[in-house]
Amino acid sequence: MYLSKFYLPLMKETPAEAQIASHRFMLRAGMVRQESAGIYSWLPLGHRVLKKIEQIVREEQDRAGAVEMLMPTIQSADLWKESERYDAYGKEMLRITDRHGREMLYGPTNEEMITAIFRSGVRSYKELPKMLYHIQWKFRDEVRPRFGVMRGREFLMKDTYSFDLTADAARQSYYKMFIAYLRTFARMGLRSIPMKAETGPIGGDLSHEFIVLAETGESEVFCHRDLLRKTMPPANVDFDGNLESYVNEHTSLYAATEEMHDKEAFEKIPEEARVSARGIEVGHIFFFGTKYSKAMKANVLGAEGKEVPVEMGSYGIGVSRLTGALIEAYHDEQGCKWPVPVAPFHVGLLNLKVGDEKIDAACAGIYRQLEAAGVEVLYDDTRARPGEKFARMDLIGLPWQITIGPRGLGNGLAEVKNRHTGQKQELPLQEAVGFVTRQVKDALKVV
Ligand code: P5A
Repeated sequence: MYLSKFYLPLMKETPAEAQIASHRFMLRAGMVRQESAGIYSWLPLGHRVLKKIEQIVREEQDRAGAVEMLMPTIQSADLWKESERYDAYGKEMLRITDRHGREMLYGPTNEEMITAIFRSGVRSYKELPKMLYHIQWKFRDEVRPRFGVMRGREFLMKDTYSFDLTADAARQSYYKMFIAYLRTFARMGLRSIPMKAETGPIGGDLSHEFIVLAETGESEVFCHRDLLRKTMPPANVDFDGNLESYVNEHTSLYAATEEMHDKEAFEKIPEEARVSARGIEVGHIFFFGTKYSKAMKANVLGAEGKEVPVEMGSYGIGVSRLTGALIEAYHDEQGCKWPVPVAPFHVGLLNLKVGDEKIDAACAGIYRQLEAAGVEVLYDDTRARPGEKFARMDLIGLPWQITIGPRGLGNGLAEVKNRHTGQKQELPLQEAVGFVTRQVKDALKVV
């Protein structure tokens, strides 16, 4: 992408309302624009990150055996009356009346709708288990939308729903998602810690929040230090095999959010291994058994020919919130530092003297070669001053920068900068292309 053709409305001043780094940088780097409180437009740069996150989420859902679909944002109130959540959900639900006076709502979640879909399509236990998911906008009329996309009113969620014949089988579905979540966040460069959590308006009694530690996080959390060193399960996990050992590895040590915190248990951990910190909830999984299937009569015929309510769970990931969480985890004073798998582009190419035939030709050549190798490049072909170009690239935080200027090119050299480490090196043009391509490809490998 040539920057001259892109749309990148940067802000010079730090917006007064932005209290945390991610909110500040998302506005300053032209990733989002606030349209109303907690409601954002995703501008091209932010949209590219959102799509990258979405794709990683999708790949790991598919790997775990979940099947993608798409439900609407607007729902009928009737379903919510069946489950008896219509009144219980309260003011967080945005209620709408259509021209015929019918009660509608902008979906805050989809347990009711998916249960209705399931009951109209599945009759027998022989069709189980089933896991369905979609990635769709939700609306929750939060009292205090804040921190930009972290607590929005309109936000993008991935939500999966599992259907099983027995509670034991449902536990296996829960484990599948547990592992998929560890992999999903790790692939983005985030260390997530599953913590015992409350179930709130979704219901049930088994639940984990996936927390990324960050000083600016909204949740207060407590855990054992060794949980910060765990690695993600490998890509070749057999999702139909025994998953307990993977799950146990991440749940046998103490970890809980504030609401579930057990002071006594926590204080049994040796003092130096106790972590009490703040965190961002990037995912939340629930097993709630027959709460919705009973209320909405979603039954299947069991092996003995008797109808039984199906056992269900639901599993959410805050896709738009992750954009903010990633910046909280990866930034410095100058701006964002995107991990390669979620970066809006992999490489920023800086032409320090636009209009100079040799430099223009060198840049165009590098651009073509990188793009042909599958590396995504944002080429700064504008006539801005070098200082402005450097600051802009640091702000938007692409993981690699390649700079071509008169001084280096005189000796056939390009400058390659690693945005994460700040390390710079001069390399002959071809070597620079090869080096950066290898680095990007390595970082994109899925293990
Ligand atoms: C699970 C999937 C649910 O809604 N129903 C379907 C269950 N869970 S949840 O915890 O309430 O939300 C899932 C994830 O969505 C993100 N999230 C938000 N992101 C931005 N702004 C918000 N206001 C917001 N509310 C929830 C969180 O990442 C949460 O874990």
